[in-house]
Amino acid sequence: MEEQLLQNWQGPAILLLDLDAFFASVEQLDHPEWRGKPVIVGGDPGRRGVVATCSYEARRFGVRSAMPSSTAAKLCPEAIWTHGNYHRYMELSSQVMQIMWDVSPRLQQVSIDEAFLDVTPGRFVRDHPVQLARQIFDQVAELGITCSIGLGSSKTIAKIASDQDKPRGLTVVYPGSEQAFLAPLPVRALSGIGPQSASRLDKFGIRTLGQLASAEPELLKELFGKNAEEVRQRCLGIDDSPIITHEEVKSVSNEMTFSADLKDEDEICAAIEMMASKVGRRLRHRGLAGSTVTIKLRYHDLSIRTAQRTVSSLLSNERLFAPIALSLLPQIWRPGDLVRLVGVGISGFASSGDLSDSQLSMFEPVIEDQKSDSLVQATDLVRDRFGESAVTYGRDLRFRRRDTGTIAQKQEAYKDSAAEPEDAGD
Ligand code: TTP
Ligand code: MG
Repeated sequence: MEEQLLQNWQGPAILLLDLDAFFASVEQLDHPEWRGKPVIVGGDPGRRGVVATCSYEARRFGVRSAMPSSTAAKLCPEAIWTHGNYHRYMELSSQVMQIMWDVSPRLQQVSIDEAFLDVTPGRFVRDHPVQLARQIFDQVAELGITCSIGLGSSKTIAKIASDQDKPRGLTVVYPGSEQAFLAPLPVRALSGIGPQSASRLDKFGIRTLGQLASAEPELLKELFGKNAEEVRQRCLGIDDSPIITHEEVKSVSNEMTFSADLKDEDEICAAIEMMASKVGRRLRHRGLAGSTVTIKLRYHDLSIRTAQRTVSSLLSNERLFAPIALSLLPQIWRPGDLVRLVGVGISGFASSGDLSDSQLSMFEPVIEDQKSDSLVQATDLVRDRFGESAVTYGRDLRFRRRDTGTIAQKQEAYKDSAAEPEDAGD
């Protein structure tokens, strides 16, 4: 019903996701007793440290990023301090990027907690951009942290929109309403206009983006030099800068930590098949196929072993590469070994990175079992329409009932993998 109420979206759709109080939110996720309290991530007040970030509870006391820790300690004496765990932040960051990438491969990560995503309906994206933004918003919340999202017709609009309703805000600027959205905003809303530029503009009576857009060309030139025209255009919401996907795709993988150790060979094989089917779906979604199959197990004592095999064809179909993954199991598993984490990955792509038409066509000659392919395509279609759990193969189903499927378990899984660098982030 709700979908029918969404206005038609014309033209480009770009979203910007920024995680809320990122490092501090991860600390509150990992330390439930810190939730709802002022938490500061940063250096020691006694050692000229600075604040990296703080929870929104601490922001109420005036604490801010980059502030000397000694100042922060005075503003908020009851704050809980931590030096942070960068490794853990990277792990959550790549899980968020993965969520976004699963929606569209046209992803541009701009910082550890921020990325643009092109969700223009077309080649990679079928659903309404607002629906996709909501989906991403909810999936991030399932990780146990929250984000703010801005959605609009350009990167400038998406970025400004994402800042309007932090934390946990989803701000949509429909195509055609850019100027009305921007005009009343303070000039500082535009990235690149800092406190100094703002106070110079203020002297000329320019406080809003609307005023800036209609300023005399000479004045703009004086203030912004050769960037004057670009600044004006951005104030009007005119910005056709593209998403730059510069991260090379080296592998596509999926792994899961289980709340109870797996000990039967059958269970471990079922887990491998389940991970393989997720990897297969991701590969097809991105138009990728690779020749190296890797499996990874983590054991009860937290040690990790991997095994891999490279074949002569390019694979994107789990019906073909899951058996290869299963055949690797005896290399790293003996009856009696307790398994905590199972991962499957495909690498060795013929081409990678930006998915242009010419690159995609390189995958066409790949010879895969036609019958399995059409089954897999049908399965993808149903999953795309009705969600991940709509289609389960016989073994998956038995498995799912036992060990997966709840958010609580998922969160535990993420926590568990803190000891190991995230490698599911492709
Ligand atoms: P930001 O997105 O700027 O800040 P934030 O996520 O903590 O808060 P907000 O809700 O306003 O988005 O930065 C992301 C992370 O980068 C932040 O959690 C910590 C780190 N960071 C620093 O280490 N030093 C800094 O000066 C800033 C601004 C951020
Ligand atoms: Mg942030």
